[in-house]
This record gives sequence, structure tokens and C-alpha cells, in this order.
Amino acid sequence: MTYDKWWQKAVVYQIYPKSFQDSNNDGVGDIQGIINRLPYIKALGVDVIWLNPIYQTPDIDGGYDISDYQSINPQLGTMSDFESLISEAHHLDVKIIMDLVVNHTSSQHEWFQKSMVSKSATNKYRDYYVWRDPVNGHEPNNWGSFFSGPAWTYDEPTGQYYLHLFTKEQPDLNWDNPDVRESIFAMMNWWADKGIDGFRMDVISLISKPKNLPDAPVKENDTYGNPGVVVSNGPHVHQYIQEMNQKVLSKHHWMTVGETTGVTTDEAKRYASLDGNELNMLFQFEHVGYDGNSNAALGQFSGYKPTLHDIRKSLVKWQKAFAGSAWTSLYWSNHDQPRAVSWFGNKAPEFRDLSAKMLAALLHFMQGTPYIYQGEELGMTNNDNFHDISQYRDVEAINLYRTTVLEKGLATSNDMLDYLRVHSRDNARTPMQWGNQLYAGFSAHKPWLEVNPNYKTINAEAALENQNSIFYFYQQLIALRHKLPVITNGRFDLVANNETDDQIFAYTRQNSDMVLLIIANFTDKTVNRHFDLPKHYKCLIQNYHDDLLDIIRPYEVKVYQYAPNA
Ligand code: ISL
Repeated sequence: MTYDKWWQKAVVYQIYPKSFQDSNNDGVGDIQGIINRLPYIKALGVDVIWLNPIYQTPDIDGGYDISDYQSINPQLGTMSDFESLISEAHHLDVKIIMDLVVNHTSSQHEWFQKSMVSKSATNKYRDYYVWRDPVNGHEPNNWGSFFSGPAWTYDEPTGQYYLHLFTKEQPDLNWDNPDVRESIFAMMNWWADKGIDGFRMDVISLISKPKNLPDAPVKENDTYGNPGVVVSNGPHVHQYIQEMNQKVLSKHHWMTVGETTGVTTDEAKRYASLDGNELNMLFQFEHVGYDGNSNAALGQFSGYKPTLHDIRKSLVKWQKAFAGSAWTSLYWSNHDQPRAVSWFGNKAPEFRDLSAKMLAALLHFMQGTPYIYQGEELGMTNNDNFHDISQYRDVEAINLYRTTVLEKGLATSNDMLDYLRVHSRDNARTPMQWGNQLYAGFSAHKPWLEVNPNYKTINAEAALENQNSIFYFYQQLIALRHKLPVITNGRFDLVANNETDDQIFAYTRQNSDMVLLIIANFTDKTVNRHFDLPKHYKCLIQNYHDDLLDIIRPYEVKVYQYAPNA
């Protein structure tokens, strides 16, 4: 098996443009802000930037409601700014991938506006979306939207419902219509001509709806069925992605990553097979999905933190399942998830730095393409200062609060706020912390979403001045990936008997030249463990200043390198 694709050796940095850097002081990050910060990104050493959506949008869902796929959101800049970003990034040898959001459009998109006009067969845009007659005066089936309420909205003038798995402003496209697919493929090729380097594909596993749209299982306390299980990996999803591959992807030296909710390992291997007839890699959600008994619909946060057993079981399962046949993405966080150090690590002042580095090393030595979500390289945390619903901007959080607390009275306001402080997507979307000045150097204007008050100590300026910072630790990890082929092509094995260890996660990577042994303490306690090391070995990287060998301190991580059969 050869591992010679550029994206197999790459590290990706994810930018949420509204929250990265504001260059014109209107409180919203923008494309020029990203250009200004390219030297910082280059200094980290990453190969690729993934931009969350920057297209024209009413911005109901953080830009995931696109009203024109071929123009730029004026709040973020102009097409000429975007062209400069591409050329300046390429000049620094950094590639740019964009978000492709084609399960749905905005309801303001021209296609949907035309679709609404009439249900007549002569309106070719009607069939671009999923319209259905009422059934017994009600919605066509029991599906709920992922963002609360029904997944169907009734259109009075034409007497039909349209489907929206997300907000009612995000109608689902009908991928069974060949004209829809051709329009999307043409748009993708148009972006190729702009010089982009690939796409991250939003909820691509949901594009093929099951025939007859059957009802979905209803969870306790829910009014509606959860369409996730019914819609994921629908009947024609692989056919449509293969068609996209033939008509678009195979023509470019791109990197593609599918966001595939609800995939099993077997299904996932079809999307991201090394054969290359669909996508290059995918995001699966198993390891970020452990939230114990929490129930959003009741505003209940269980207090459950994923255990080492949960995390190891999942990560090992995916490493093993994909070995030699498919390629995956490695990530702890993104714009939809809590901050990595708050959720998986320990944000207490004495452990934040150590646990952030431990998590980084644990992930970055695995096989796959690692993603760093903006601010993760600084150890940014959830915002503990969110204490009122008016502080939130995310439609998911606001809708959940409205339906659960205000409309149904299922949860108290305090319970829901406790829940959101842990789980809300706004935790990841607070402005990037560049310095200790007002608004953290993100903007001179009050930002669209509050800055986390810990910016005075947790910020990029402080990190760049401290040789032992999390930033430089990530820089080393990235440089090691570029230098050592074993990180890309080595075989992954858990250390013998490690699967039952409550405190330590230890695995090896090995090829014919080298072995790496990664040892990570997942707890705030010192642990004694003996690992057999050959006579000649070196410690490649660690998050303490010295090595006490069989004594592994709180959140300690260390990586040994030695020769095979030594
Ligand atoms: O449960 C889900 C689907 O089974 C959702 O969690 C879904 O996986 C997730 O919301 C998908 O997120 C992506 O698409 C959304 C957007 O709001 C997110 O920001 C994006 O990452 C709709 O476009």
C-alpha cells in the first residue's frame, strides 16, 4: 500500500471566518483578516486551511444557509478578496478548501424562490426540492428538524409542504433530480477554476432520501421522529458521490472530506476508500458523541465526561477498520463541538496546558489527516461566562431554549443554560484570542459574539512569546508528521493489555524503519507503568521537561522512537 497522496501527509487548520480576525472593525471576522493572519498560520506549519462557508447567506445558520453559491458574503469581503486569499495562501504553499453545503440551500436561493412559485409540472425548479402533499391535513411524515420543530413547512399558496432537515430557511435539495446534480457539479467546477484545493462536504451522507420517506423513531419527550437514522446513507448516496467524482473530483488534484453523520465503519469505507472513486476522507462522530445520559430536550447535562475507555475504544476501532483500505480525518473539535480541552481534557489552570498537549500528541500520531480547529493550538476553552440565553447567537441553542423552556416547559431555564454552557456550538465560535487588549485583538468593535473573558491569559501573543506553549507543541507535532513517514504509513497497534487500562492510553506506530511508542496519561494522577524499551531509544516529544520513565505524571504524554526489532 502506498501513501503518496499530498493530503495523506497534510495537517489542516479550520477557520470559522466570522470569528477569526476582523480587519474592518465591524465586529465580524472577514477574508482580509484571514489574509493578515496567514503568517501566523504558516508559522504553525499547516498545509491546508478549511474555511467554513463564506458564501452569500441570510446567515440563519452560521452561513450554512447559502443563497448564492457563486458569490461571497459581503460581510466577509468580496470575490477579489477571496482571489487574493487564494493567491497569497498559495504563495506560502498553503492550500485552501471550502465548505460545500449542498444537502440544502437557503430559502432565499433563486432555485427555491422559483420553486415556490407554482407546483405546476412546467415549473422545473419545483422538483429541485422535496415537496409533498399533506397527509390527512398534516405533515407528510413525522420527521423533526435537527434544530427543533417539524422538518416540514407548509406553503399556503401551493398547498404543499417542503422538507428541511435543518431550519425552515434551509430547504433540502432533491438529489434524485439529475438537473440538481448537474447544477451542483457545474458550480463545483466553477470554483475549481478559481484555484481552490478541494471541499469539505456538509452532511453529505444525508443527500439521498429514502423512497416514500418513512416515519422515523421518536425519542422520549420528543414530538417528532429523529430523521438521522432514516436519512443517513440513503439508497443512492454512493451512486451520486461516484457521479460527482467522475464529473468533478477526478479532474482536479483536490482534497475532499465528507461530513458523514451516522456512518458505521463499513459504510464509511465506501465513502473514503483508498480506491479513490468517492471521497478522500470523512468525518465520523463516534468519539465526539459520548455525552452520557444528557438529554437536550430536557436541558439535562449528565455531567458525564467521556472516559478513557470510551475514547480509546472508538479511536482504535476506526484506526483498525480503515488500515490499508480507507482514510480518515483526526479531530477533537470543530465549529459544532465544545472546545477540546474543556470536553476531553482538563481546563483547570494547573492542567489546561498539559492536557491540551496530551490530547494533541495522542491524536497527531495516529493514522489519518489531522484537523486543528482555530484556537485549539492556544488551548482555548468553552465560555463559562455564558449565563443568559441572550448571549447566544447559534440557532440550534436559541431554538432548543425556546421550544424546551419557553414553549413546552420541559426544562427550567437554569437547567437548559447549564446544558448549553457545556454543549452549545457557540463555545467554539467565540472570537479568536489574539492578544490581551480589548476584544482580544479580534476587532476594535464589539464582536458579534462575546469574547471569552479568559483572553487576557489565553491568547496568541502570549503563546508566541513562550517557547513551551501549546502553539509550539503543535508546531513540533506538525513538523514531525512532515518528517517521519511512519506517522502516515505506519501500522497502528494498541500496546498489549492497554485496552483495559483506566489511566493510560498507549499505542505504537511501526514501519520497516522505525517504531514510535506513544504513552498518554488521561488523568490528573501520577501513574506507575512499566514499558519495555530497547537499549537505544530517544524521546521524540513530551509535555514535561524531563522523563521519569515508569512514572507517568498527570496528563503526561511522551513519544519514544526506536528501531524495529531492537
Ligand atoms: O444530528 C445531526 C445529523 O444526524 C446533526 O448533528 C448534524 O450532523 C450536524 O448538525 C451537521 O452539521 C453541519 O450541517 C449543519 C450546520 O449547522 C453545521 O454547522 C454543519 O457542520 C447544517 O448545514
